[in-house]
Amino acid sequence: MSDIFTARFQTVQAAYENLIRRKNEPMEPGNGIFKRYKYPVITAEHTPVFWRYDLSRQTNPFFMERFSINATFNAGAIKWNGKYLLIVRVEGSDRKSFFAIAESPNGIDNFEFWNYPLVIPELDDPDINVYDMRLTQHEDGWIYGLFCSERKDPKAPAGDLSSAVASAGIVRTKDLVVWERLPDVRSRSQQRNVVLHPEFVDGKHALYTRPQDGFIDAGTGGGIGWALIECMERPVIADEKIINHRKYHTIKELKNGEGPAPLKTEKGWLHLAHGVRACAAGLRYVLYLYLTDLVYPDRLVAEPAGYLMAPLGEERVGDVSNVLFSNGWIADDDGSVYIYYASSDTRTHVALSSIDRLLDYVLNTQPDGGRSAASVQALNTLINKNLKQEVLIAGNKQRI
Ligand code: M1P
Repeated sequence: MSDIFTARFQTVQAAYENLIRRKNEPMEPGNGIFKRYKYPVITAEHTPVFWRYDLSRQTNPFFMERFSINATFNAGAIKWNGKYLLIVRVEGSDRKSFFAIAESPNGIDNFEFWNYPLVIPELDDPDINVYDMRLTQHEDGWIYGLFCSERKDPKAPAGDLSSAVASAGIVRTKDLVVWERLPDVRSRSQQRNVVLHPEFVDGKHALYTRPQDGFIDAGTGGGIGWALIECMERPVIADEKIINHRKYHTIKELKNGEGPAPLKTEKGWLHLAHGVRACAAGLRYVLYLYLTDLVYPDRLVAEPAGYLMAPLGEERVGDVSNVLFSNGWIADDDGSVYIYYASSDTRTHVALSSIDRLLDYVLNTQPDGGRSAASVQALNTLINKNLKQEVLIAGNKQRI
């Protein structure tokens, strides 16, 4: 007869093994733009058993959790030595987030965490919380990770234990193991969603920014900004201009933010971003795409109306419900694009698309017409075209 320790250890370890070996399944037929997958790729239960439990019978006879993980979400992504790597925001039940790398052979399933979380060097004024790392493989030879560093607001009135200040932290590495910390981005406003453009522009490093009035509110911040900085070792945002605007009665009327670093395509830079609107249920976060010019990445080329992805089914529910957020995607050599997105600040999923599909979507979906009547007009144009069309069904040309 097995004792409590052995029985629990075997059950917990078996559940973990089953989870990380589980094959993922595409959800058909999808919308033709991307394919969702049935299972999240990373959940709190994907963290190794040896992170959560003390494996000594002497010091943990009941085999109880000693370090509890609450959520695994908002992951940066990179393809590295043929593997698909996610730099996951792992949040403990103490509400502190940290970064840890999980690796998969195929980008779709079998994600397994590296043994240790990342050790991010602290500055003189230590971060209280760090999260949402965007990775950029820059042409200067470094891999940069830009993340949100949160500290208590020093100006908060006595008794206010919630007000915080967000700034953009920077680390860089050549091997994803040793990380060098650079000074935080200096900016007139708080900054949370800061992303490094992969190439020099006018010989400078270029940042996508998101000026915000407060920790949560974008306030007068007009949307996704663009700033050139002299050097990464002294990152100062002097001038910032808005390149992707918030807009009344759209999916991004309250705020928006750049997702991962944009992908370079022959038609321009492809951007994934999140848009936020307020409704009776609270804030609703969705993902959208836009395209900017290849030579002038700060110039908008195309932006479809509405969202690319919104929370669906179980994705709607979690610690912060009704949220999709993405800060990681991987463009593979064969043109596939793996979009890693988190649902409701709880777990991480993958959706599979391709550069060709995303460009087709971004260039051939009507832009926001700004009014209901314009939407009806766009729909009627499509209906008229389709009703005149003959389609090939089972070898026969037919009218719909
Ligand atoms: O809770 C939803 C998201 O809220 C913040 O994003 P933003 O600054 O754009 O509002 C971040 O805290 C993010 O991590 C979180 O997923």
